[in-house]
Amino acid sequence: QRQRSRSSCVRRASRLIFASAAPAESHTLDAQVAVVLGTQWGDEGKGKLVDILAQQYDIVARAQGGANAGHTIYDSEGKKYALHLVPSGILSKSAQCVVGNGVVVHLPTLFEEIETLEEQGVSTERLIISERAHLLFDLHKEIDGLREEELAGKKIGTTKRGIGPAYASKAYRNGIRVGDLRDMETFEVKLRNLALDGQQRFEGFQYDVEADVEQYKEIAKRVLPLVGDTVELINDAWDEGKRILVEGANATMLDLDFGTYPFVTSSNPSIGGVASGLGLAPTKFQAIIGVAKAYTTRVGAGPYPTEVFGDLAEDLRRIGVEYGTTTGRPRRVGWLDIPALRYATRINGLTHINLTKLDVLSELETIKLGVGYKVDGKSITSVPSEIATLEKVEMEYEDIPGWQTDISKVRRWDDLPKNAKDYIARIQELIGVKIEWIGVGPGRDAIVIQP
Ligand code: 2SA
Ligand code: GDP
Ligand code: MG
Repeated sequence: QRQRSRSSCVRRASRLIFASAAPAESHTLDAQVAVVLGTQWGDEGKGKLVDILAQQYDIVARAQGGANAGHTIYDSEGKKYALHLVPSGILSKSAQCVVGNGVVVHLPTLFEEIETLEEQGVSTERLIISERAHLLFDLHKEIDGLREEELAGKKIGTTKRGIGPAYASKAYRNGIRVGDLRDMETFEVKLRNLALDGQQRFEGFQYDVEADVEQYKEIAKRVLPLVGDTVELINDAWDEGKRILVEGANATMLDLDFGTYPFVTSSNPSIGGVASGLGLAPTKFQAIIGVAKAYTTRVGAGPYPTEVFGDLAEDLRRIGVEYGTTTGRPRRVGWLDIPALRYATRINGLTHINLTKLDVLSELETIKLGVGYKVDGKSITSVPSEIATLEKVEMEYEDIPGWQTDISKVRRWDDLPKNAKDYIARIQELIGVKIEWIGVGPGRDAIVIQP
C-alpha cells in the first residue's frame, strides 16, 4: 500500500514538473528551483546533468565543498572540460554562476580554472563569489597532508585539497572569509594567526605566511570585482521569478553527518547543505534530483558493502573510465547499493533520479543488484551509523540478466533493450522514485528520458 501511494505521488510530481518527454536538451523542467545531488560516494555524473539543465536556468550555484570536487563534462562537439570550483553552468551561454557561502575557496585554484576555461573559449564573466564563503589557503592543504600522515594506517584518503582543515577553521571561528579581502590590514593579522595555529599544532608544518600575505594583496585586487552578497542576489532573483539550479558536489554517503563517518568529506553534500550553503529556503526547492550511477564507485578509504575486486573491477574501471577528475586516483568500484540509495532518497527527499553510466554495464551477462544488508545473519533495514557494523555488512543480491548490447547510441526509451528497462524498473520499484533520465554515455546528448 505504502509503496503504491509513494509511486503515485512520484508520478503526480513528475507530471507537474515536466512538460513533455522531448529530447534531453529541449526537455523543460518546470521547477523554479532545482537541486542536483550525488546519492552515492560522488562522481555519479552530476556535472553532466547540471550542464544539460543549465541551458534552462538563469542561475547555477554551488553550495558546498571546494576544489575536491571534480566534474567532467563533454560539450556538444565532444570537447572535454574538468571543473572543480566553477559551477558546471559556466558552459551554458547565459547562466550566472554563483559560488555560495558554503563553499571553501582556494583562490589561486579558482583563477587557474578560470584561465583554463578562458583558453578553452569559455567566458567566465558571469561568475560571482559569496563574500561569506571561507577562504582555503595553502596552509589548509599542508595541514590536510600532515593530518593524513598522523592517521598512518587509518588514512581517510582525502583529495589533499585542504577541505577538512578549511571547514575546521570555519567551525573554530578563526577562518577568513572572502569579504575579509576588503580590509587587507585585518586580513594580514588573521592570516598570521591562522599560520601560528598550524605551526603550534603540527611538527613539520611548512607554510610561508609572508609570501601568502604578499600574494593575497594581488589576489584581492583581482577577486573583489567578482565578490558580492549572493544571499541577496539569489533571493532577489527568486522574487523576480528567475530560475535557479543548484549543483551538488560530493555526495550523501560522503556527508559529514550522514555518510560513513569519519570516511567522509567535511561539508554537507546532502539537501541541508544547499539551504545553509546558499541562504535559500528549503520551501523554495521544487525538484530535488538525485544522481546515481548504475553501479557504484568510491575514492578514498572507508566501508563499501558492494565493492568488487579482480577482473570485474578492472573491467568496470576501464569501461567506465573510473579515475578521479581532481587527483587521477583509480576509483574503487562495486554494484549498486539499494539500501544506501534508499537512505539518500529519504534524507534528500528526492523527487527524481538520474541513473547514469548504464552503458558501462552493457557487456555483462548478469548484473548484481545489492538489495539488502545483513549483519550477523540478520537483515537490517537501515544504513548502520557505526563503521565497525558497516564493515561487517553482508550484501544480499538479486541477479538481473544483462542486455549484452551496446546502448551508447540509444536516445529513445523505446529503443532500450528489455533487460535494461527491467533493471531500471527494479531499481525504481525498490526506491519509489521515478528514474527520469538514464545516462548512456559521457556526451551531452547521451541521455534517455523515461516517458
Ligand atoms: P576531502 O578531500 O576531505 O573532501 O576527502 C574526504 C573524502 O571525500 C572523498 N572525496 C571524493 N570522492 C569522490 N570524488 C571526489 N572528487 C574528485 C573526482 C576526486 C578525485 O571528481 O574525481 O579526483 O580524486 C571527491 N572529493 C572528495 C575523498 O576521496 C575522501 O574519501
Ligand atoms: P560528478 O563529480 O558527479 O560530476 O562526476 P565526475 O565528472 O567526477 O565523474 C563522472 C564521469 O562519468 C565523467 O567522466 C563523465 O564524463 C562520465 N559520465 C557521466 N555520465 C555518463 C554516462 O551516462 N555514461 C558514461 N559512460 N559516462 C558518463
Ligand atoms: Mg567528481
